[in-house]
Amino acid sequence: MSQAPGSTRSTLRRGAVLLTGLLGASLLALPATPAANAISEPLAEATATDLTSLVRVSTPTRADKDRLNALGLDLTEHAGEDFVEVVLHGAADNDVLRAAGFTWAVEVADMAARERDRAGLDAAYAASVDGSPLPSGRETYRTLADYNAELLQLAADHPGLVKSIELPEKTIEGRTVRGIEITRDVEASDGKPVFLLMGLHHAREWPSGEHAMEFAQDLVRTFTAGDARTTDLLSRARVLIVPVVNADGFEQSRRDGSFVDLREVDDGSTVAILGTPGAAYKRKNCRPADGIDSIPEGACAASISQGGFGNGVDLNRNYGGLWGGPGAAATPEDPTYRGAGPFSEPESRNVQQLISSRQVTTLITNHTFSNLVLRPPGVRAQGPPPDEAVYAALGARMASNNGYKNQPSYALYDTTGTTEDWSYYATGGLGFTFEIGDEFHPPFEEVVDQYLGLGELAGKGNREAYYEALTSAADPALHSVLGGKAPAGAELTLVKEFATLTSPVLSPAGTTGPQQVVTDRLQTSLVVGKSGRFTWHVNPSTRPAVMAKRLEVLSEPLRSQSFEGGPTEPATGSADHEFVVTESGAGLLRVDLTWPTPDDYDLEVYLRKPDGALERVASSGAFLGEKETAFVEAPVPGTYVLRAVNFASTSPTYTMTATVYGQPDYQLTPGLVEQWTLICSIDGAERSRQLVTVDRGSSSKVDLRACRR
Ligand code: 0X9
Ligand code: ZN
Repeated sequence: MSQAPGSTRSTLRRGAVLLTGLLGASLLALPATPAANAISEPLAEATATDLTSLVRVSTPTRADKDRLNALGLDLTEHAGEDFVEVVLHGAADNDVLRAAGFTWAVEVADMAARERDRAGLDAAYAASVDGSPLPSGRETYRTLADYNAELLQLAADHPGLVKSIELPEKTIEGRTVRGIEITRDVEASDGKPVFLLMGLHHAREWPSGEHAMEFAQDLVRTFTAGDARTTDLLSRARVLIVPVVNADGFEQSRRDGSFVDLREVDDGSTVAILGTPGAAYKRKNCRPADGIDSIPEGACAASISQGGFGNGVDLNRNYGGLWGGPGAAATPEDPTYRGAGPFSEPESRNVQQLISSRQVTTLITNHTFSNLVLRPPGVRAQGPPPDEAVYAALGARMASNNGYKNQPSYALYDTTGTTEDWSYYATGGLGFTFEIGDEFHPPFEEVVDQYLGLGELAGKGNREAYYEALTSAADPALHSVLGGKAPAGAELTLVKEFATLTSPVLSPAGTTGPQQVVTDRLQTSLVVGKSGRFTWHVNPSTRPAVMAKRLEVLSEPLRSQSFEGGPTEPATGSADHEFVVTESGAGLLRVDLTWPTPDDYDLEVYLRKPDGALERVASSGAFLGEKETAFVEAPVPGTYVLRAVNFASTSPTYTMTATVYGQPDYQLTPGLVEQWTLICSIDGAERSRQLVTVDRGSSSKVDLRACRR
């Protein structure tokens, strides 16, 4: 549906329609929305409610969060125990929120005005400094052209250290997505572990690209200056930087956000006034509709609706991992639209192919905002991953540098189809989301401070958090290593193919349909050097998704003890219960936590050390089902602390039960063990092929004597 200029639609939406007409492209019919209701409202009120605003919605329980999450509104990651901040794109969104019975407080009444203020502050900052303290010295946000030129320039200026890469697929508007690789002897085919840093999956989250690019500059500058730490790290690891994943969306957002003063654009006439903020707060990519795979460069602007957020696919809901489940929308006009299928978008396929063709042992995907370090899973019901302890510890080390809160993604609300829910469960490489700062794109000076650290964190910030991630990416204790001898010049290929099921796919009406199958093929290669020896840093051969063990009870346990507890405060509350294992040689300590309401508790088990310190020995998860169970195999005698952590439960009570099993009482069936297929070729001809098993933190010697000329 398209409308003539001068119709009675409310201001900003009319603006979008006008722009569509003016640009001569009407690729997308704007959805008929309740905004039309604004016609009958007095003009002043219609205008006021049609502003794009940021509001804090009250959500006292996890159930409220789930209900809010299902409304199709533009949720931010800024959420707490009893609130979620939401971007309201005009009257229609206000109505949806009100009709659902929510209450809210307005944080930023007019995001367009904030955008103009921000642009003004940025101009003032740039005028007041002679180069910022950032590695690049930049004083303003980069444009897409700036990013691309800088990536190419870095490669041109530093051969041997920096290599330019193009991701395999062009965007919907036909753009090339660029990145760089940085390591000592960058052209070599080595077996170094890879750290991947990405930005701008979401168009409006400008600092997410800035920090990725600044880290690239940092590494290049410090390496070139002979800095010992960078030299060491870049001798042991390869860094991959893709600052702008969503090139089309970012181009739109950055361009529209730069209308400093509306009158400068066309002397205050219609386009400028109605076009701003335009796409400054666009989130998604530029797909105008499912089935339309390419549009001319610049045509994205024509398909943007009010506030610039209406059309497109949310790239952080389009990955294969758990795709199609809760916390993602099934309808295209929603801000978290998951797309027509898993990996339906060129931008997410780009990242999939990038990761599938290297051994990315750690990645960070930058977003804004809310000062968070997030780790998988995105969905509460998935349960903690087998690497939860490793994840929590690395998250904490990064958080000690940037001052962020370190927690699993689902702690705020559920999401499915996100980057690291695919990358981690498919490859075993550790993946984190950083939610930077306090705004989608704050005044640039804040971006500088957040990178370098401020106050107590001066000299730390995200710069040091990224160094921490890179250090961990390089640490063989956190991934796996294959080593051995092979003829010099032999090409080794490591392959793994597997199928994963998506979530049961939710329909627009909320009913659950069948799961879909996502097939992945991971394939990396290495050329054996002159020495005839190789060391290959890889991800574990078994995927985390299939590692879980299962308990089969064969006979009565030795004993069991229950504790009643509650209530505890949602999100902040936890309660400890002590249980003493007296038996030496017990086979298993099993801890169960149950409660009457269908909401969320978590369970953690600690062993009290002689010095009083608590060592985490287990946490719940790995079993599908509502309530929590944790296992400690071969528990040493001692005092165990059983901790009930209330994430979002309103339950007045809970029951914690500890059970000790003797050796013959149970069977713990190991999860699946998977292998890499290692192919050795000489001059293009395959000479040997074998299966290789390697776990996290271990190394395997590979016998390649069969691979001969
Ligand atoms: O929703 C997202 O994609 C991320 N937040 S953002 O505001 N940058 O859009 C967070 C994804 C993971 N978070 C949760 N599962 N809550
Ligand atoms: Zn984001």
